Amino acid sequence: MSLDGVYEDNNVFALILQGKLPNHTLWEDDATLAFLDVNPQGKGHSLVISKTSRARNILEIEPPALCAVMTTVKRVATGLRTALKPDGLHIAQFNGGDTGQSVFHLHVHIVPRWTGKNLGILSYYEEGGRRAEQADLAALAAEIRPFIAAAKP
Ligand code: DGP
Repeated sequence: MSLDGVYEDNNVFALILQGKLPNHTLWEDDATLAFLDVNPQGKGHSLVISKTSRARNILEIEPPALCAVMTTVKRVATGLRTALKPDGLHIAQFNGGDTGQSVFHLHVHIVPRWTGKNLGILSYYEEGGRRAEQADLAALAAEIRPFIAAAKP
């Protein structure tokens, strides 16, 4: 899928916002939602989305909605740092299927990183288990959530 096209209301993040898919929320305010990625590339891999914008990518999002998303990205990054004590934080955002974007509702990835540990779907969860167990995500979200609530963006 190229950069052309229209927003589709049945993308998975729209369904999460509609409460139609399970979701392990880390932070929510009027404008944004942060939650754990179901295919984590590292422990604590989080996503931030806009609740108000029907933008597929950065070219389409209204600047105030983007500012709200990035403010939450900073909050989540700060909370993840305190909660998980990573050596670094990988922050990524893809635009268009040719870049690897697979969900066409703008989102920002925040992946805690540790020295010597490669980014990869198998780096945290067991080999063969691409999709995280819901129970593991629930436990991790409960562990991280207070640190994100306490973070000052
Ligand atoms: P991207 O490749 O940038 O479009 O990343 C989309 C991410 O969304 C990918 O890391 C996997 C994640 N994802 C896909 N479906 C779901 C879902 O149903 N729930 C959650 N929490 N994450 C999902």
